[in-house]
Amino acid sequence: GEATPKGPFVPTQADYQKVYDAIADRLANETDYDDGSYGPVLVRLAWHASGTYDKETGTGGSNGATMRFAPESDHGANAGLKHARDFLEPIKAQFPWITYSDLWTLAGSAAVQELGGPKIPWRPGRADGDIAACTPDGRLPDASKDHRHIRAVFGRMGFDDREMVALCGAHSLGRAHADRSGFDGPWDFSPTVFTNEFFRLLVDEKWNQRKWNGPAQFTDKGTSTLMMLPTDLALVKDKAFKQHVERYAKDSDVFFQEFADVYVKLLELGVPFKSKPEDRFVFKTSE
Ligand code: CCH
Repeated sequence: GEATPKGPFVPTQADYQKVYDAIADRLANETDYDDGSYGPVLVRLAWHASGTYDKETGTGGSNGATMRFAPESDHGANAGLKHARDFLEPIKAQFPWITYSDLWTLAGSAAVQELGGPKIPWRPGRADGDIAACTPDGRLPDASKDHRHIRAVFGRMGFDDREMVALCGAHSLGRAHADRSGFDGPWDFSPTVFTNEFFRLLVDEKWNQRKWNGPAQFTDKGTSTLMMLPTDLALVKDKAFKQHVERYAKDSDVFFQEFADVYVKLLELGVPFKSKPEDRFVFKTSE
């Protein structure tokens, strides 16, 4: 018979699940990094790609993946995220049809799921931008600041108090690196597993200022091996924030649900989707 003319390739949910699976495979195989997983730095890449959003001007956000370019790649807050971008290059080569902006956010969703966190529904629709769309420096939070700074920065993205606290629970994952941010150490004893430990430790531990030459940060009285940033401790110093810290410390299910909702919202800030929220994909987590 006659050959059907081929239109442009339109990926389906199954195609995106293949991308998810390739990321999950690579996460499982590339364990010679940090605490054994690239997952945390992928979560941070998705967050820093998205967290530049400004609701007033509609600029920034994950649409565009402008962190591929200097100056945005060189912004101080993005130090170290090259590890995450480079980790995803073989995936981009295997699935050249996906945009970087979709790939980075899909990887952020996959990393949370693969590290034992909640399902993070995700949908495609982001287009890569050019260098002219790079956001100005200073849109991401500065860890040396206080509760007012957290409210100003996350308020600019359109989040309320509850959402700000839930998002910061991602610090259950990964660590700070002296050669990236200047801060140093993990927040809890299981930095490659998504838990509510960050909140439990904020409530249950006593945190002392660390005596060292680096920037002001805090260490746990019990073992002196963990750390909190000044902005982390602001979440228990501020009464309105603290009430959510306590809820999440007490109930892991509540934290997982509220984190999932707000992380989905973060990854979609400023994206001109043609699809509807109910069209989001829920990816199968690997075995
Ligand atoms: Fe964060 N974060 N973050 N963070 N973050 C750092 C590391 C991670 C702040 C500062 C820092 C969120 C909110 C905030 C992750 C996810 C999220 C580091 C160390 C600093 C500093 C970087 C380094 O040295 O490598 C501040 C300030 C705020 C808010 O006020 C939010 C929101 C998220 C995600 C939803 C993750 C994950 C890491 C670990 C990265 C790694 O490489 O292990």
